[in-house]
Amino acid sequence: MRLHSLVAAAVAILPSATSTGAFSPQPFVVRKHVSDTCLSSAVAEITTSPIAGMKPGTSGLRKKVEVWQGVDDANKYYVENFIQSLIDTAAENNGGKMIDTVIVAGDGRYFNNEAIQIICKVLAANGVKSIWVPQGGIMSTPAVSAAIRMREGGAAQGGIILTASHNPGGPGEDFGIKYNEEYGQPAGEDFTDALYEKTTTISSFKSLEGGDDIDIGAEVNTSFQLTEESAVTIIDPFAEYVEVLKSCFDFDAMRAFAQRPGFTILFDGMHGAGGPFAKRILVEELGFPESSLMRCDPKPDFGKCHPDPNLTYAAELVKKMGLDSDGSSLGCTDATPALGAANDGDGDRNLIAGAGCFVTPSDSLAIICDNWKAIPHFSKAGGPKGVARSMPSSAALDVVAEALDIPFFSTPTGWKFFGNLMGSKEQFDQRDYTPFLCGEESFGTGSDHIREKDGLWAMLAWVSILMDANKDVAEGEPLVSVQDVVSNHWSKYGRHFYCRYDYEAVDSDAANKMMDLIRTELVAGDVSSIGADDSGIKIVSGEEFSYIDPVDGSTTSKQGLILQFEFENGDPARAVFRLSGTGSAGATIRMYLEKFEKDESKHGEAAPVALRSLADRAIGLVQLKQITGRDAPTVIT
Ligand code: VG1
Ligand code: CO
Repeated sequence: MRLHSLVAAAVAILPSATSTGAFSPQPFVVRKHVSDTCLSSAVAEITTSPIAGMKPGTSGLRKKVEVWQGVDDANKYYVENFIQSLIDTAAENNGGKMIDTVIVAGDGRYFNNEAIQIICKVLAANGVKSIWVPQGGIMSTPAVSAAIRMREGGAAQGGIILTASHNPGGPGEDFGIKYNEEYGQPAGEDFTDALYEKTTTISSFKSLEGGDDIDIGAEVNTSFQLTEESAVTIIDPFAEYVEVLKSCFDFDAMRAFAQRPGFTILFDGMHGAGGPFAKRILVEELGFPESSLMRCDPKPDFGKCHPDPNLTYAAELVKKMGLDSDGSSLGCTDATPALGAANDGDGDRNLIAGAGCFVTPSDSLAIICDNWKAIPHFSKAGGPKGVARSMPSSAALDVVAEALDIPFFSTPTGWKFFGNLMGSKEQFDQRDYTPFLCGEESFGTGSDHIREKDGLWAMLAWVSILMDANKDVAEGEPLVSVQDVVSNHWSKYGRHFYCRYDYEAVDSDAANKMMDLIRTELVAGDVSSIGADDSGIKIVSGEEFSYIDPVDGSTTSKQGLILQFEFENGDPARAVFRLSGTGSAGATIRMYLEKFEKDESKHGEAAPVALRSLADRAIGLVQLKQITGRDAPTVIT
């Protein structure tokens, strides 16, 4: 028999409605009526077979949306296979007991709501008791992390986030699923490895047959009883996230500063999940005008934009900030906003710019660290107790950490590695590194207020820095600008010129061949015999990055190939090569370039210009053009 209908009309406080009378209705909860059919029969065990290629990458599993939709028969149960494997893994980690409470939310991309319906059925059929779905189905990744940690005292044991993050959405584009564990952190490698193993042997999954869809737009606190023991509850997407940001920053002071003449901001939501959160916080809580927001309405195809907040894809914001696509200034007017920011599809990344001034993510992180006194989350505790960056990010943070004598870590790419450091006390009862500050060159910045990078947090950190920098500036006087803050930082610490070349959709064999060549010739081989070229740049050494987690002792290898160089005048520089773990087709080669410059008179140059000769030297040495056939990168950030 089937659960044939979750009958349409919502009824207030449903009396015990089953033949067993097993429900105990809660007051003030609106429930959809569940038919009198014997509920256990609604759960069906459906035969399936493994589908190849379900290995989660740097953050979740990303595939073309048609794959998830099961357009081809072979992928018919793509979502179901993945979710069944996921919750089986979660149950295994929970001492063999099915987890009780899970959040299911997405960034609003094409297939978001259909996937929520499928997932809720699989979860309910497996006995997950409380399934929390945000009203409207949309929540940013940082908001999910906050809700896992804080809602009902941290009752959720996980969060399933439907997003391919900064990858485009819509038909023919990407969809993805990330999983975050009970402290709100992205699932670690042990988890994703075990999940993947299960996808290779799966033979059946559980789901509910028939039944109406859940009304995702229903009022907050509406509950839908899917089986005798499992219910979906519609939750407020904003509550915990707003609360946690209030604990990090001084909202009253920011509200006053928002009124300051000359202090205008512009936030670009790129039609992703961050938009509604920006509206709620920047406009409703802090009082910035609506005109401070652009593209803050989520769209299934992100308005056909590529929701990756960098100089290329956030072109409209970049132009409004008086910037060229290489980050150099095109000149500003009085109308140029003092502070601009953009988020990616799931609201965890940030681009920061001032009027005519692009701040690289690595610089932004270092500047936030140096200005910790301006941010209550850090100042309340006398400063950060630990800081970290991903290995390919620039060393701008390192020099600040050294000057301030803060424990510093360099981790592999991906937020999951920061999670252990932030949780060293909370989860592992070891030395406490919180408050913790961390970030990646790929426009990710955050702290231990949650266990994810957080786009809006980064923007509020910059509002706080500017507020502090202007505390002694009288009204009517020109404000200390983002450019002033950045220039002062460089004169204090020197500038780490930095940029990244991405070669997207490269043939995978060619990409692997190039990485192997670097490994054998420049890492394992003897580079001392390789002389400088015409530019005078000489390779000094090569190394493959691996990481021993200082908290749980696990080792992660093959995390990037690092080539160290020396310019003719002795200045050190480096190039790092990595293959992306977030693409959905072919391979993406990332080349990260960095050069330190102490001389203030040279700080004004645009980064891609300052790094061109290094780029040419590195590309030549690794035979990138010959092996991949690519003359130019897809994008430089
Ligand atoms: C990229 C970034 C990495 C980031 C990851 C997830 O990974 O380089 O720094 O953590 O995306 O971000 P990769 O493997 O493609 O280099 V998100 O906002 O896409 O979840
Ligand atoms: Co993202």
